[in-house]
Amino acid sequence: APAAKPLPAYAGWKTPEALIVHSTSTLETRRSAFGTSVITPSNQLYVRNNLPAPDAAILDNRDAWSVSIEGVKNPRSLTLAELRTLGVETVATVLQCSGNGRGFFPSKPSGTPWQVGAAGCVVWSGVPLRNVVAALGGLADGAAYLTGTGGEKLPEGVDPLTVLVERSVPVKALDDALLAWEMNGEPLSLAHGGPLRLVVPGYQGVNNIKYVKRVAFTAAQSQARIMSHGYRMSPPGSKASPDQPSVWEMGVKSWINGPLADKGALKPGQVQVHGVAFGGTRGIKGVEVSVDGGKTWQAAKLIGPDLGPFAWRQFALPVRLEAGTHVLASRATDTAGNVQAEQREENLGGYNNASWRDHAVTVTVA
Ligand code: MSS
Repeated sequence: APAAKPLPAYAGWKTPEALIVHSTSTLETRRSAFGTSVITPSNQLYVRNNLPAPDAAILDNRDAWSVSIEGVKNPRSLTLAELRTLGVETVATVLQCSGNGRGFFPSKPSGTPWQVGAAGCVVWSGVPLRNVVAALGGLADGAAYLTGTGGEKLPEGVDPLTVLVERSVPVKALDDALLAWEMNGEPLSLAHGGPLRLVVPGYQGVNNIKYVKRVAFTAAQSQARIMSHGYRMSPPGSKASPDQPSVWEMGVKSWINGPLADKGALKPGQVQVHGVAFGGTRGIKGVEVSVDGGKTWQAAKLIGPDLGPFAWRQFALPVRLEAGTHVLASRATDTAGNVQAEQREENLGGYNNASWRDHAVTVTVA
């Protein structure tokens, strides 16, 4: 086997055995590393950077980091020190790249061929963005979008709009959004957006802006390429365009994390089929498991703590597996009754893959 690529310096503190290094800006959690606990440890969490990570010096004085708040009655910049005085809340969310599951598209869209590991469930702590808006007099008139801008230094000699990481989400996301400075009980790392990150619970990863330096309530969506043409659900054969749906709220999805085939054949007998399920902005009502490739289904048990609608739930089902080949699948239902789809929605970028069939695992018992 070719030697595994080393971890990039900004993520050098992570656990190499738990990660697949696709490139210096794309690290994926191994399916076998998810284990059976609800929270994804920071040192096993995936990373996706669209631009090189900023210099670690931006963490030297966290409290001095400032974010400009625009599109409110009294716009101004606030330091992280000031933000800490405006309130604090903790929320568990699934952080998932919109391209998670791209590796299962037979069309091989360009971009990282993530399987299941461009996702994790983490706990954020920070100030509710609505508190900040209230402190600045409320929203200005005409605010339709919540737009966040990343604090990377932009490469020179190119149109900034082609590289700037700036995303807009519908302003209703303000109800749950957070400006977070801690993740999993520690000051936010550079790899995950420290010193300050815009967290939009229930929305695809790309909308969760790292090293956030500007939050604007705007009438129109950002003109940055990553918003206007990137991360759109462009039908096959089309060209990306701003009138196609953007990757915003996550849909209902689940997958199995064990047993897996990577250690060879299993012994006949009882196994615990286990995995994770989440519903974007909605909680999970239930998960069914199939051991015959989706012909028949049994209700799995939701286990572990319920950390709220934005977190994932663990599920488990004990089953007996006899000698042979078995296709194990899971299918989640959210609290609104939406059932995880069998098929992916084909699109150019390979986004939003929630197909239960694509996420099934084949195991051999001998
Ligand atoms: N932010 C910024 N500032 N930059 C970049 O690059 N990316 C995105 C988000 N945010 C970015 C940002 C993406 S794209 C994602 S996924 C996320 O982030 C990730 O995260 P982590 O922490 O894991 O790395 Mo896809 O949809």
